[in-house]
Amino acid sequence: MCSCARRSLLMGVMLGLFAQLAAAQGHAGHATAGAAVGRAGDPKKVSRTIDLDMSDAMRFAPAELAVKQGETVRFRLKNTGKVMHEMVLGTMRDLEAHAETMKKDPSMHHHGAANIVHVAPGRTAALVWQFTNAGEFHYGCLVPGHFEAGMRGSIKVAP
Ligand SMILES: [Cu+2]
Repeated sequence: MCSCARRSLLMGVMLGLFAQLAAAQGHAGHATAGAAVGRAGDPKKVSRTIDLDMSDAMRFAPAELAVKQGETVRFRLKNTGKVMHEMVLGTMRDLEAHAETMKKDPSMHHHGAANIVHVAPGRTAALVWQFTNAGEFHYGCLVPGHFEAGMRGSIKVAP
């Protein structure tokens, strides 16, 4: 094999690798929606519990939170209403995109995702989360219509 043939073979292999890498990244981006806001927290490392109320007035109370980068928080969510609510953590872009998907297909509930917790009427549920990045993030209820009605809040993560 002459060296130019070897070089083009090598190029082919590298291009193939790049394509695989790009595909893997695209995939990871989808599988880890909400990754910018952090990751599922270790319950043993919780430094504080934040109580939140979810109501049929389509509000979270409180609707503004402040945490520190690296902090692991337990959200204790109480649904005081008569319909299902949920809390989804993410960037505003994540939440808006997710709300759009839910509008098109209300059955599109992402069960099992670490950044989502559903709370049945009258029930309390918890979500343990570690905020790994500084910035402004959001939470919202993406039951169709709730986010648009104002069921959302903001979390400032201080570096
Ligand atoms: Cu709701």
